[in-house]
Amino acid sequence: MATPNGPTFQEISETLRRLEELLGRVPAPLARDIRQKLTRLRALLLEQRSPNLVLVGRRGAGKSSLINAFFGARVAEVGHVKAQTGSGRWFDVQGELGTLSILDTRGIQEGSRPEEADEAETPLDSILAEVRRKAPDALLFLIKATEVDSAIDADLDVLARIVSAVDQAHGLRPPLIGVATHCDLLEPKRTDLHLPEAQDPTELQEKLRHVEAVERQLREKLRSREELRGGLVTVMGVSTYLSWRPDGTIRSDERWRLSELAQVLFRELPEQGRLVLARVTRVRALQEELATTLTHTMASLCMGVAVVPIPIADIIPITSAQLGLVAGIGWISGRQLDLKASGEFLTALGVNVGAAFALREAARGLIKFVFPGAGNVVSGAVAFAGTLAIGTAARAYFLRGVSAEEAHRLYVAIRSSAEAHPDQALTEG
Ligand SMILES: Nc1nc2c(ncn2[C@@H]2O[C@H](COP(=O)(O)OP(=O)(O)O)[C@@H](O)[C@H]2O)c(=O)[nH]1
Ligand SMILES: [Mg+2]
Repeated sequence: MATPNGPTFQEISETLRRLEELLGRVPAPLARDIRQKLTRLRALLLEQRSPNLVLVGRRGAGKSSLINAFFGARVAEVGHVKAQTGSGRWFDVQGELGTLSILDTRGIQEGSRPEEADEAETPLDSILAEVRRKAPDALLFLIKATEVDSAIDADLDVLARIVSAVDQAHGLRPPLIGVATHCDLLEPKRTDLHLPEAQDPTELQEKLRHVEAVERQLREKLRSREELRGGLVTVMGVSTYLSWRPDGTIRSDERWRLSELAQVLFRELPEQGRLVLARVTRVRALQEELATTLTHTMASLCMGVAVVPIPIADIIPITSAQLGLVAGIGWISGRQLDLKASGEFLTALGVNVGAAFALREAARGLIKFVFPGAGNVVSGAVAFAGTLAIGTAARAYFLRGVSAEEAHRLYVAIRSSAEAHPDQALTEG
């Protein structure tokens, strides 16, 4: 299976290691560039881990609902009457495609002692201990849109204490995102934000103005604190409303701006946490961005490796890198592709995984013979264009669901245009 620890990823890791070995034979400036690409690929693919997110907000602010809204599944319990798990520990919320590590500050600002609270420490103490133990990748401050104008000083105090605990323990200021939840309940109440085309435009405009006013207010409050100002990324109004049938399926989906929020969060995460967020939330734009990054990085890497002046030896790692690229894009899309399946995809594109490369090698040998010194440049362009075309076709097939024929057409078109104009290829979609 293609779990991050499975054989496919071991294979990718092995390929990257072999590519790195070739670097000894590469001129220094090029080797540095290739090494950077290897580091990036490792971070994205091989060192992927769950993002660590701290959710701060009163009971009922919508912390559990936000988690469910990210997953599009009922993974967290919503609307508990009592404050539970008051001791506030990092916990893994597991979905079908991945896990988020969450520290939910429920119970902090509440008078009643939560059931499981440790006698010796207050809920805030244990939250602070937890963020010292494991650094958050981001803080999300949640408040109901209808309560932004109420006194939230106590909530901001908690937030500020968390920020300084993280700073003291880890020497970093985690990014902070202000989230105004329940925007669907702003006036006019019956105007549906999640179905903008079906609304009276005037009423929709009015509602959006109310959302903006709430965002402005929340931004001012967060910015009024010295300790919070520096880390504040943005403030967003959202609705996380999802209604479930008793069997756990979705009855109605009124989520609004959740993918925008996921995109903001994505930018703030370290590269190691990005793939998991893209898989969990299934936000297409994030999957596309990651697949594109992977493709461009792998294509440049293969070009660099092809320039290494050793015949044949480059072919094996380049083919492996291309198989790894397909498996990686499959993984981003939520699939589990092993290398055999990736090879089948390449075959369907018309890439003959074995013979095609042997033929190309022969052609390259000829070029070297005819134009001494030009051969490596051409082989670099060929490796680059082939890899770029494979990644682009895989993106279209696995993320956009185009047919195998269409993926094949795309592969052929991209490969020839990238071979002709490699300098333009990276800037095109
Ligand atoms: N209409 C609406 N209801 C929401 C929204 N977010 C949460 N809720 C509801 O608010 C209540 C409290 O939400 P919950 O996620 O349990 O809050 P938590 O205590 O912060 O975890 C639940 O009844 C949710 O269904 C939202 O964006 N819109
Ligand atoms: Mg909750």
